[in-house]
Amino acid sequence: MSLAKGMTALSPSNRRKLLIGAAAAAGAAGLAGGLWWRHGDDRMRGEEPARAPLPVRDPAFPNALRVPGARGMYGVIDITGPLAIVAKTVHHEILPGKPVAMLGFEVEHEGNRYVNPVLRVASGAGVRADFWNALEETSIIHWHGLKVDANNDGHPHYAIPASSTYQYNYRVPNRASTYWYHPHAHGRTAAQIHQGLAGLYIVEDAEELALRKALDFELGVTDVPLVLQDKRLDETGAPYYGPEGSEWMHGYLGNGVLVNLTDRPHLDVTARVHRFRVLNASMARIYRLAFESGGRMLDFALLGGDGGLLPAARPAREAFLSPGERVDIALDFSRVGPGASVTLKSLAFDPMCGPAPAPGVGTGPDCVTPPGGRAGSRPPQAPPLADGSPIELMKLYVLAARAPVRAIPAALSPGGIPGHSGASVRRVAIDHHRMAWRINGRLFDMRGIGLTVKSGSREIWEISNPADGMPHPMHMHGFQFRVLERAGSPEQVRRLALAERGLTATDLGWKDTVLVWPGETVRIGIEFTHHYVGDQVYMFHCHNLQHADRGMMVNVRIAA
Ligand SMILES: [Cu+2]
Repeated sequence: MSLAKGMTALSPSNRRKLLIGAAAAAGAAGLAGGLWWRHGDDRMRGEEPARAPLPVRDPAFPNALRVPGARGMYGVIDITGPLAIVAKTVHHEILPGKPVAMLGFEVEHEGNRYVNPVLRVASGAGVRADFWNALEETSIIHWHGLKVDANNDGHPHYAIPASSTYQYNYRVPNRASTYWYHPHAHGRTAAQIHQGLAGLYIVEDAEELALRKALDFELGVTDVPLVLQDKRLDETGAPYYGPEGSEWMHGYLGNGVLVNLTDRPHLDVTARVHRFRVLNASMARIYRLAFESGGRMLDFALLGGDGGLLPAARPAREAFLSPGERVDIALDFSRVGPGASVTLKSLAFDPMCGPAPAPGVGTGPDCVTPPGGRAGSRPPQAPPLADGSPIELMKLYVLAARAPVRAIPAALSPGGIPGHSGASVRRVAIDHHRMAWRINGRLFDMRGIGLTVKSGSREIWEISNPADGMPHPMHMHGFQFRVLERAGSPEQVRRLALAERGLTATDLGWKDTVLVWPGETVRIGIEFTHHYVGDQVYMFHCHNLQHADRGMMVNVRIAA
C-alpha cells in the first residue's frame, strides 16, 4: 500500500489535478475503466505508478476491513501439530474504541495468541485438537462441511459441560475449499455463534495450489475471506442475544452487518484479479450478493461453492447466500480500473416471511412482530435491519496494480457430476406447527433416529417446502452433495438460474448447505460413502439458527 501512502502526502489541490490528469489520459486512450493502465502505457509515457487516479473515500465506511494476518483475531494457523482451542470470554473492539466482552475461540500457537483463527490444513492431513470449554454452559465444535466420522463431527449429542475438554483426532478427507467451525450445543448454537464463536477452516490440495499459483493469490491480500454476520449490538457496542416472540420463528436479525467482525468496512484492492471466499455466518439473514460500481453491476467469476472449485469458472452477477453457505468468487478490478470504488451489496429481495405467528398478529417489515411487553428487557439498541432490505456491506477502493493482470484459468478442477440414475428417492418435507418448523412432521429428538441410510448407498432427497413457509438453508453433516434440481421456485430465484433445472450460482459444485425457498422442491443427490467402521450418526438440519435451536433438525444414521 505504499502507493496510497505516497499519495496521501499530496495536498488536496495537487491531488485533484492528478485525478483530472489521469482521467483525461484514460479518456484519450478511448478505453473504459482504465485499460490504459492495465497495458502499462503509463510507463511508456514516463509516468510514475503513483499517478494513477485515487478513489474517493466514502466516510460511511471508516474502518479498514480486518483480514487474516499472523496472529490475533482471524490470524492464520497452518495446522502441523496438536492444537488446544479454548472457547471463552474475550475482550475485543467490534466498534472502534469500544472494547466489549464477547466469546471467542482462543488458541496459543508458537508464542502467538489467536482468536477465531483461520485454520489452514492440507487435504489428507491429520488433525489433533483439544477443545477446552471455558464457557459457563455446554458446548462442542462442529467442523462445518468436513466429512469426518461421527465422533469428530461435533454433533450436539457430544456437547460437553463447562470446564471440560473434548479431543478431536481425524484425517481431513475433503477437497480444498473454505469450510468453517462453530459451536453446536443444542438450543445454544445461535447464542454462542452470535456472541462471537466462529472461525474459518481452509483446506488445500493440488488444484487449489495450481489456482493460487496461476493467479498469484495470497491469503489476506489478494485472496480475502469475507465472513458476513449480522449482529444485534447494544449501545455499548456489545453483541446482545435475546430473541423474543416471533423472532424464534422468523429468525433473530442484527441491527448491522459486520464483515470479518468489522463494522462498516473498506478494503483497498489493486487493479487485478482478487478472490473473495464469502461465508454467511449469520443466524438467519440471507444475502443477495452483488458488486456495484458507478451505478452498474459487475460481472464476477464464480470459482467454487461449499465443497471446492467448480470444473470451470462461471460468470455471474449476483448470488443468494444463506446461513452456512460459502461462495468462492473472483473479481477482476482491472476492468473498473484504478480510482474506482466498488460496493459489495446485498440487493433487496422478498424475504418471504411465512405465516403470521398467531391469528390477527401481523409481521412487521423485518418479518418479526415487534416484541411487546417486558419493557426494558433489552438494553438500548438500534432496531434490526429489515429482512431482505438492501444493505451496503463493504466498500472496495481500487488502486493501481504493479503486477500484470492474469486471466482466470479455463479449467479449475477436473471431475464431473456423478450420475444419480438408479438412486432411491427419499422425500423430506418441511412444515410448521405451533410456531415451530419441523422436518417430516417431527421436532428434533436427540436420542431418536429420524432417518436411516445404508452406508454406501446413493440417494436423491426431495426436500419440499410449503408455499406459506419461509426460506430454510438445509445443512447435511458428514457428506457433501450435489443440487440436482430446483422446482417451483419463486420468481426472484427462477430468474437467477444459471444452469439447467433451475440451478443458481450457489447451487453449483459440491454442497453441504442448500437454500430451499417457499413453494420449492429441491432435489439433491448424495452418495453416502465413507470408510468409517460401524454406524455413524450425523444430522440434517436447518441452518437458520433459531429454527435449529427450536428443533428443526433430524438425526441421520448411516448404517454400516
Ligand atoms: Cu429453517
